[in-house]
Amino acid sequence: EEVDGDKVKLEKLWKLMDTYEPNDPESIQKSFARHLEYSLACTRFNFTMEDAYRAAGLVLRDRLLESLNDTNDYYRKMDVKRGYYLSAEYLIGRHMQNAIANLDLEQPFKEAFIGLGMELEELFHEEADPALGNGGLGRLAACFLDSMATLSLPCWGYGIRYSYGMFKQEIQNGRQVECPDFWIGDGCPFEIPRPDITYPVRLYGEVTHGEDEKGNWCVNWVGGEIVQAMAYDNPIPGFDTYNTNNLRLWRACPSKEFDLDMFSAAAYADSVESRRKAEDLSAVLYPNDATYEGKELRLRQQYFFVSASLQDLLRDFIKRPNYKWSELPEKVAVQMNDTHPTIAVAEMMRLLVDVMHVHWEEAWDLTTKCLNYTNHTVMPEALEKWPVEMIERMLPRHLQIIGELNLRWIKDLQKKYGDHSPVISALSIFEEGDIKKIRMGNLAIMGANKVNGVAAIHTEIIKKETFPEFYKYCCDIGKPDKIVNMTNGVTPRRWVHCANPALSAIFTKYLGSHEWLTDMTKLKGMLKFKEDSKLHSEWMEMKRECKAKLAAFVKEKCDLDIDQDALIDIQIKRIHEYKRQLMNILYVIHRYQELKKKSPGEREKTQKRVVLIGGKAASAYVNAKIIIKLISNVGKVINKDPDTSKYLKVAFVPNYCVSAAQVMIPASDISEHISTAGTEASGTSNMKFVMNGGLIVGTMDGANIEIREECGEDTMFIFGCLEHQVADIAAKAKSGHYPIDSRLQAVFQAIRNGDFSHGEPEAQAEFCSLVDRLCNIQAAGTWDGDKYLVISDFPSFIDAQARVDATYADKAKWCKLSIQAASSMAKFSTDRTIKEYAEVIWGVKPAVRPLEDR
Ligand code: F58
Repeated sequence: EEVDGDKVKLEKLWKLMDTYEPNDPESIQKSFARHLEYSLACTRFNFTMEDAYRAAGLVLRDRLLESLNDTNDYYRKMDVKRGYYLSAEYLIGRHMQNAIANLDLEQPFKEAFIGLGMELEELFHEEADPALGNGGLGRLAACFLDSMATLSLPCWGYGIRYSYGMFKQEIQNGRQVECPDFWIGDGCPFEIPRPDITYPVRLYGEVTHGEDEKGNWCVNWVGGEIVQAMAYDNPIPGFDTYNTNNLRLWRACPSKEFDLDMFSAAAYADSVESRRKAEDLSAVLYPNDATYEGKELRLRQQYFFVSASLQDLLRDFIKRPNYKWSELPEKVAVQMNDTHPTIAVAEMMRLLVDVMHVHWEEAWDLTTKCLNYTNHTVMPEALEKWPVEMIERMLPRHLQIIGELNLRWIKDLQKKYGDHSPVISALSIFEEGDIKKIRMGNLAIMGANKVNGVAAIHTEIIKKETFPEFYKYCCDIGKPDKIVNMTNGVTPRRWVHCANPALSAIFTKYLGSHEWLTDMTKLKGMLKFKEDSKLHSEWMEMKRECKAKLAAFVKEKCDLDIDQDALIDIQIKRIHEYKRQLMNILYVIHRYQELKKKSPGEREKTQKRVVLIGGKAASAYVNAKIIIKLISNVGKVINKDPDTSKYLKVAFVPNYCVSAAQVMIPASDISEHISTAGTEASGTSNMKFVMNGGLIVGTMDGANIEIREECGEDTMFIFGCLEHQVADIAAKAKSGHYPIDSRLQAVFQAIRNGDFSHGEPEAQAEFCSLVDRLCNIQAAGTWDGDKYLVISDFPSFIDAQARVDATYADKAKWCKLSIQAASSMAKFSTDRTIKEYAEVIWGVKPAVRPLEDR
């Protein structure tokens, strides 16, 4: 019962809490000084730029929190359907610049800091780059969060707060060395620890049967270990909206109860040790790309974050007054980002059946209506399969659930296709063999309402090659649209506005408003200026500005001077054989050989080029690491050759990451997206480059195909075989009837001669092994030669590069194509992608927090 006096006091407190931090420059300065002095305990004599960054971060955090809390209240009040994005990775990149832009605080912040004698840009550089992801998949998740907030969709991200993100890559003597990335350092000012939001997550133990309090038969999962998942919230502000969403990351902590039995048994140290071990769970991101490794810790990480997230979202659901389980699919949609969170299918069943006492059939109906699955790869080696034995030990109850689901599933299939149809073994969740395994891809498809690929060609490959039996089954039951396409995108806020302020200013000036930042179709309005000479000179000035920044960056990272008038040619992505960085460097060698043959006068007529290649290799990926070494060594030879260095330079740029991308992408003239047709699911950096006015050298693969459709054939330098030709060519390569172009033979010869080995016998042997492998000369064992058709595509790659040079020579033409391409990229904004997910898959609608709520 409330005493009147107390109520008055409470109301006073509420009123105080209801006021908002003012956003004029002077208030920002005051807020900054307060945080510097009181939150960080700095004095006027001892604060560093890092302290200044941190204090500015706290100024922003205050404002983010106001918006986050109000947005949550609003969603609750409106009782909206919510979307939850489950992803083991978020490659978010730096927060500060993006948060300032999205909160619409660019002007007052700039003024505030100029007034204090500081450059905002300098503060941005103090921020660690949170790299809680490997590559495209993690970065896509981060772009999605930005668009979900900007579209005012009530959607949250869930993931893992790794203490160590993606390793930092150092290059020592041309080789990759992995260094730990303790990004948290002294704490991230943008995150909000929530010690009040924790969930227990059990691992190992056993399943027993018993009776519940009402005397009903029930299943108990007991014993084992319990780890606590503690929430860390990361506010995600939308652009041009008052909504701020949340990325909730889980950190593993020891369970709260101290094991008293252990204590009394004098096993105190053991008890402390086991508590410490719990923290290992969220310690480190697995730096694997494209291939899957069946590491037990990884499965533990996956289950840990999935269980905490599902407990959290179900708790939110049952907080609604008079909730009914049957309404769950009207209120909750879950997206599983690749197979990594697919243990969610079994965990959702366990929570509903064992904990919430929903009947099995209803629980299955709810699960399959709420969950959805995105596939990001057609590489069979990347589809996760966990040994049954491992799941049985770690998640005994889940194995029972999966077993029961599979039993019912197989019965259904037998009814349809007969007892011994080969379809049944293909569709079973269990894979037989020496080591019996659970196929997470199959579990995901079975448990999902919708399954999607990430580009048109990729979705077709999923239907025809990756999961053909599933697709047939969907067609047979009259649901061919269970598998849908959701072409990827990128956010124009980070990838144009923040990364390339000069270009953003051009768009806003010519279009008369910044509306294009939330509606990229507006950019079409630029097309009428594509031959305008005034725009051409501003456009070229913009590129020059970006190139100047790039030159400073390359000088710092590679100690290399680059000519800012040269054509800048960039390939940045994870190093993988299918992405064919090898073909790129082989071409650079060819170009070098051609230059060497020329007289000085002829050289003067050739197009100057700077080729930059960057990306991380998985630490156990031997060939990828040799490719890095080859690129570095080729650079050492070419850059120092006085005959050619004026016309051709090449460098391996170390530690490619989101913040490096923000400098490199805007400066490119050409970028390389040259995967073998049918291997790259989509690619997303291709989109970022074109949005920044770069043109693409590319294969008919992934999203390249759709970018070409949107921007026009003349804006892209396409080469290489088509997806439907790959099988035949690979068969020829295997059988040895595989001609090698004489120009490529000359390149191989130079490598074999040791021209790029610097007298290092180890490097020489490694480089020869790469070449031998392509040429199908093998020591022993199965054929693994030119799997990715470098030899077959090489001549047309040379042609494409020649077309690039010829086109670049005509500056006005190039500029026109650059404007045309950048202005035609509306389809590749994640705003479009997320709208499609929200409409077609989730059924989630925007809930725009109104101004009067402030
Ligand atoms: C990438 N996958 C695709 N996987 O390769 C790329 O084509 C696509 O554009 C992108 O997803 C977004 O859809 C990818 O990045 C990973 O990084 C996995 C991390 C965990 C281990 C397996 C690879």
